[in-house]
Amino acid sequence: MAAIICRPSNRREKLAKRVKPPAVPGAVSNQTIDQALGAVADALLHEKKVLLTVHVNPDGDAFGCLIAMHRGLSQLGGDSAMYLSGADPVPPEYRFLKALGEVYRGSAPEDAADRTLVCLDCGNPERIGNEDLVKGAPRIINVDHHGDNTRFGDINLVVPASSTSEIVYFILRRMDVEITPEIAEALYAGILVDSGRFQYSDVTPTTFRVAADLVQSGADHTAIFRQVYENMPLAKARLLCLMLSTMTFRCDGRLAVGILDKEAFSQAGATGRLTEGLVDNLRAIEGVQVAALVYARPGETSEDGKPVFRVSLRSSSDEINVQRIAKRKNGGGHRQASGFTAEESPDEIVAFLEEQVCGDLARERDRLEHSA
Ligand SMILES: [Mn+2]
Repeated sequence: MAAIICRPSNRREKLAKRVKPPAVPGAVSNQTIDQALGAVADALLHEKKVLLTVHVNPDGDAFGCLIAMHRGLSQLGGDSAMYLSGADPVPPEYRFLKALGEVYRGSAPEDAADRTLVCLDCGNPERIGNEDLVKGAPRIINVDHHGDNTRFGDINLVVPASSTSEIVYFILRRMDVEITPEIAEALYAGILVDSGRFQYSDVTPTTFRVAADLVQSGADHTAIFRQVYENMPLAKARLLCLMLSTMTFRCDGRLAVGILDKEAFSQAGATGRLTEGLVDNLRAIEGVQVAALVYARPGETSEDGKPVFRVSLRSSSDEINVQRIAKRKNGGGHRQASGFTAEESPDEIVAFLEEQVCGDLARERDRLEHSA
């Protein structure tokens, strides 16, 4: 891990006076996006104190952009702190991101009310998981790539991109931050995970250019891949096995569903958060267009003690927008990857999914027949 280079703080003021075009060829060219990017970079250069946060149950993108933004602002002499509302341990696949040890967890720093809140990768303020923090924030900067973002910030940079890490890369470049190996590693991990290893349709040539620059700047793509995807705890391998053994197919084999109930977690010896990515194994099966994993988090129950199920949805087809399905249950996400939480039984949840997916597929067939 490379040492962090700290620059004298007057560098921020000098930089704030300058407006720089994006430094990567083929980068954000749309004028509106460019202005919003400039506004965020400019605001961050002028902020004295910031608190960076991401959504609850953070994933690789959330961790990656959090660290990169923190290191970037600190490099310019800013007073930045990282905060997560949840106190869960870091999932094993992200423990190589050493800077996560510096994150405030559970309770925010005492001077939080003096800090501009920078929300990264959060579609709405509820996703931060700390209502008081949002209410008390003197100013909110909202940087995100979720299509359903409610633009809750005083300044919003919400643009389609593979990941928030990809957007943060452009903010850092605009602020003239040096992309150190540590920043490159964090951003590369974020892009890798949120793009489904560069497979989703929101991956663009720009995503690859950014990834190339990150590798050039010292991100070890082989090591990061191994840390994230080839470091599976045995308990997670057991969960995978149990998920595959419960797998069922609906809608003529185009919907695959796996279920992991509380018993499955205790059988696997899985206590923590080990489900990330499991659902992708269902989507990989021939003919499957939508994959769903219905799972109970150990220890998670509703107010009246009923088990709570989480549902991860993945789509490999343009015909099915799983964000729309998740939204009907007050969830959210992206067209190809989204999720929701439900207090119904797994059978009821599966019936709902079947109705939604079969319905969408039938409508799409009708549309194609009529347009033929
Ligand atoms: Mn994301």
